[in-house]
Amino acid sequence: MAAGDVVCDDPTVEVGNRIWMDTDGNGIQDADEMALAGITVQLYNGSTLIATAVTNSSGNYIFSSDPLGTTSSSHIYNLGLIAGTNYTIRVPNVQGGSKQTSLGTKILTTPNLTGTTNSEIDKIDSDGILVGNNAEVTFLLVSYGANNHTLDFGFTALTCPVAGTNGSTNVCDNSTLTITLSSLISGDSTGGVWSRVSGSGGTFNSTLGTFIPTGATTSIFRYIVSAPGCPNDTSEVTVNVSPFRSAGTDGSDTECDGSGTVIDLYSIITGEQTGGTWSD
Ligand SMILES: [Ca+2]
Ligand SMILES: [Ca+2]
Ligand SMILES: [Ca+2]
Repeated sequence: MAAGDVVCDDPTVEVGNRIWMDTDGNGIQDADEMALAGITVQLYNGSTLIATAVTNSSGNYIFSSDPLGTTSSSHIYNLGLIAGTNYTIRVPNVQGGSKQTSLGTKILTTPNLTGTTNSEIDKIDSDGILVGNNAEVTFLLVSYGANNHTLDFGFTALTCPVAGTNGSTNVCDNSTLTITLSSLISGDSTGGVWSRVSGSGGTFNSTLGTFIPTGATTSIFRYIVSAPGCPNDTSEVTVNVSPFRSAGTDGSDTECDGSGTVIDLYSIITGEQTGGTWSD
C-alpha cells in the first residue's frame, strides 16, 4: 500500500427490522397496527446461531456488522456478517409447548403477500414462514452496504370457534320428525361434535347431529367445538319430550230440545286418556 492511500474499512451492513401486530390479519403492515415488543429473534448462518435480539417498544430488531454501534437487547452490532451468504432470521417457538409468552395466543400471519424479494414493497409484508414451531425467513446478504430492513414478521389474533347459544324444543314422544340439533342453537361455528348428556330412547345420530324423539324421554345434547390453541366451547340443546296423550275416538249423541238429561261426554268418546280439557 502506497503512502497516502486512504484506508477504508468494509462498509457495514445491517438487517432487520420489525415485528408487529397484524390486527386485520391481511399480512400487510397497516398504518394503525401496533408494534410487538419483547419478542425473541435469532440470526442463523445455516444451523449456527450468530446472535439473538429481543424487539424493542417499536417492534424493531437489528443485526449489524457495524463495529462502532452500541449493542442493546434489540440492536446487535459488531457481527461478522459475510456478503454473498444466505442467512436465516428465526423467531423461535411461535407455537407449541415452548411458545414465547410475549406472543400470547397470537399466531403467525400470512407471509409474502407482496413478494419475497428485498424490494421497497416487500418492506410492508410479513416474511416469516412456519418451519416446525419457528417462524423463519432465509435471505441472501447481497453485499456490504446493502442494508435489508424488509425482514418483518406479523402476528394476528387467533380466532377461536364458538359453540353458539343454547336452544330447546318441545315434542311428543310419538313424533317421527328428524330434529336437526344445530338448527336449535344460534351463532355456532361448524365442525363441532355432538354428544348426548341425558335422556333415553329415540334415535340420536352423533355424526349428523340429528335426533328422532319417537319413544324418547326429555333429552339434553351437547355441542363442543375445539381448535388448536383455543379453549373448548360448549352449548346445549334440550329436547323436552311429552308423552303422547290420546283424546280418544269422536262420538255423538242425539238429545231432544228440552231434554233434562245430563250428558257425560266421556261416555261418548272412547279410548281417551285422562287429564284433557273440554271446550265447545
Ligand atoms: Ca394488516
Ligand atoms: Ca415478503
Ligand atoms: Ca417484508
